[in-house]
Amino acid sequence: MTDGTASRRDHMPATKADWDADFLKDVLDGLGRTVKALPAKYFYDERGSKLFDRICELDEYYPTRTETAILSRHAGDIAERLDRGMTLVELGSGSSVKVRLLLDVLDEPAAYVPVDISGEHLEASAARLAADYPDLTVKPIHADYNRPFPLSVKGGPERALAFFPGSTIGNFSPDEAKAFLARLGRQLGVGGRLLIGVDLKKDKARLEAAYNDASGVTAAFNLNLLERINRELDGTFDLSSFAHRAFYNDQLGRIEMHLESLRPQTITVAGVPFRFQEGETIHTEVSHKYAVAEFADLAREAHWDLEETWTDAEDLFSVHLLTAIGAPSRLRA
Ligand code: AVI
Repeated sequence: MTDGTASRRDHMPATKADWDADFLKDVLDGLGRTVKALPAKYFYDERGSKLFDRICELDEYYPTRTETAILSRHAGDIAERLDRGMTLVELGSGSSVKVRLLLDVLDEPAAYVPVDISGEHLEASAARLAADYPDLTVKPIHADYNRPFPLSVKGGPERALAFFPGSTIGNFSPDEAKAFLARLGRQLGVGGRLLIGVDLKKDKARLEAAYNDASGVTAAFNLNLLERINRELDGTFDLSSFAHRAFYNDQLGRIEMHLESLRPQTITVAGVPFRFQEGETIHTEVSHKYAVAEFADLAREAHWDLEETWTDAEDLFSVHLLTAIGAPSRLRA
């Protein structure tokens, strides 16, 4: 359980000042653009993470419970396709809930490696998991999984299984998703496996309801970004003059979340002024939806072979098992 502790800090910014500097730079850069935008990764401060946990329990937000149902139903089938002694690497492990469905059925897993950017969350859930699975080696890695982190897998690439649930891949643009998958394939090596959850294209009304819940939790999650900027970067956003907007963009196959200015106004962040017209928005998130064939094509372009796909009866969500095949030049080498 303590493995990884020594190397953790090497992969994180050294001090809180560095974090703030990154956040400040990204916010000034994003608000300074002609089409204002902020990176979605900044949603997840302490309050944002709690709000996201509440989103996952909403009636309208089908992805979490649908993915969990697919995993519970097909866990045995998934395990049958994997060797004994797999190292299970979970990217963005959060509270490590879904992974238990796999740990319950895998044949003597060699280790569970949760990777998460939130150190406290990571340590607490790794400790809970280690207590519940006393025979399992748990090696948490405190890192941003979007950047390279050290990973050693006993038995080589064929014993590595990355787990990336929740359709977080949808929060990347298709090009970013491809780059991310290609990098992960290189990191695991040829023969490495990936079990990934991907939200599917579906009826627009159903999609839009999932991001516009009646109780306003998603709106609070979106607006919390402005609250965070006010608190951490000396921002002057008046939250009552911005409104949550979420809609499905048919052409780009994605939900877009925005914060719309309800009046002409000027706000400042760290003393820097930004002018808003009435109706102007800050683009805060994309959540791409894929048909199964579209995702298989994207994965193939990133040098992954689709081995199997599981969906639910309504075809709301998909879980895919993939194998890293390596870039053609590497295969020739
Ligand atoms: C984390 N991610 C997969 C969520 C999604 O559905 O794109 C984030 C989210 N944003 C609003 N609701 C949920």
